[in-house]
Amino acid sequence: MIKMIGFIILSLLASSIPTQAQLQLGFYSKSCPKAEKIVQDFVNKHIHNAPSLAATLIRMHFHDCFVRGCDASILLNSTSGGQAVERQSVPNLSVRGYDFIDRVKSLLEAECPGIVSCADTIALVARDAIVATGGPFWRVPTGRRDGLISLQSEANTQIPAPLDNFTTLVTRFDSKGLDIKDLVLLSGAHTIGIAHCSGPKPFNLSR
Ligand code: HEM
Ligand SMILES: *[C@@H]1O[C@H](CO)[C@@H](O)[C@H](O)[C@H]1NC(C)=O
Ligand SMILES: *[C@@H]1O[C@H](CO)[C@@H](O)[C@H](O)[C@H]1NC(C)=O
Ligand SMILES: CC(=O)N[C@H]1CO[C@H](CO)[C@@H](O)[C@@H]1O
Repeated sequence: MIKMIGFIILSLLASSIPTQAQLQLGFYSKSCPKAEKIVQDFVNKHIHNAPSLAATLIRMHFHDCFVRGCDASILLNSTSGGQAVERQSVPNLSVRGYDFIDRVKSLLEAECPGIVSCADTIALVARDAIVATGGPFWRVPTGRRDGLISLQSEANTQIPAPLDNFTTLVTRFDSKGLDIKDLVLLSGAHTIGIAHCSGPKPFNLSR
């Protein structure tokens, strides 16, 4: 049952958040036939060194998708022209796993330079990491294009905040074309991962 719910959750994340590109299964089957295998092999080989990364990687995928679609803008660094990147936003400070994505992307670049997007890399890594740690499988259509804009202000105001009430969560999801069912199912991703002591408590421990 939990696996089934997980499957629905992750299929939603994989398919419902709109992007500009026309996505399809096996988008790289001609342009970079080994791409998905390269991702899967790397994840299978390395995730067991740090299984907690699976949680952070699916969360990175979510945070990336929630701001300007799944466009890998979460990976962008500051430039001299602009300091305000998603990566430096408050919700992003606890997102880990950038090195992991960078290493997979390096392998993909070595195989087929300039073909596989960073956005697809994040989406595939997130799925494969969940599968490798015993979670459900979901199909990941590919063909996402990478964005060039990453604004701290957008990440801070759009990504759901820890203390948001239900009304605000529904509003934030609605603004991305996600309904209450999506909100409930996607929240199921919290069945893995960690929360820090600084985060909100499920109930008031002082009582
Ligand atoms: C519904 C609104 C959401 C809120 C308010 C929220 C908030 C949070 C907070 C406060 C944490 C703990 C961060 C920390 O203490 O470091 C967290 C962790 C996490 N979130 Fe969410 N989240 C939401 C939705 C989602 C969604 C849709 C996903 C993925 C599909 C997701 C995946 C995760 C995961 C896997 C972790 C654990 C991260 C880790 O272990 O490194 N969250 N979330
Ligand atoms: C961002 O900076 C880190 C650390 O310098 C680097 O490893 C990474 O490749 C950079 N990412 C991008 C998208 O430029
Ligand atoms: C939820 O939070 C919003 C924004 O902080 C606030 O305006 C609203 O009154 C809250 N709603 C409820 C039901 O607490
Ligand atoms: C955990 C993590 O990678 N956080 C990053 C958020 O953005 C700042 C600024 O780019 C980085 O220094 C952090 O490492």
